[in-house]
Amino acid sequence: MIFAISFALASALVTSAADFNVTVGANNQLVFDPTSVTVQNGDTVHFEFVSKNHSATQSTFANPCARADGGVDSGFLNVADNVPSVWSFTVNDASSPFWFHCAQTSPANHCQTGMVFAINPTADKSFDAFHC
Ligand SMILES: *[C@@H]1O[C@H](CO)[C@@H](O)[C@H](O)[C@H]1NC(C)=O
Ligand SMILES: *[C@@H]1O[C@H](CO)[C@@H](O)[C@H](O)[C@H]1NC(C)=O
Ligand SMILES: [Cu+2]
Repeated sequence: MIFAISFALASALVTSAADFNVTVGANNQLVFDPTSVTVQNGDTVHFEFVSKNHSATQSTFANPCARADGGVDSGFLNVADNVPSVWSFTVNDASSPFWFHCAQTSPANHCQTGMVFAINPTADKSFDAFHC
């Protein structure tokens, strides 16, 4: 009986996981689209790289354009001949925000032009307040 209930609960948790798509570099612009998503534990964000040579690199609210110590990072994904690449990040702890930037600095600094992205921004730490 307990086993059956546990199994039902586990199934419910598994089937509730959602997927979110975020394009990186849509229309040759230096943008993540959408600029933020709100997710639950176990949900996955799929970053679809569609132009140029960008990254999705974890940063911090305090320092948006610097890589976070121990943070996750897609690395640079250069899109040649319009073949999209996807990098996925599964959120295991949705209780606090995750901040991302594009780490490309050549020939321009993408983050400093506003190429940033947030997972689970809050009222205090909003996406609008997250910039260089
Ligand atoms: C995300 O992209 C995949 C692959 O293109 C697609 O199959 C899926 O339907 C998309 N999901 C959403 C929620 O748009
Ligand atoms: C992508 O950008 C990075 C960082 O500027 C650079 O090191 C790398 O060589 C670039 N990749 C390609 C294929 O141009
Ligand atoms: Cu970029």
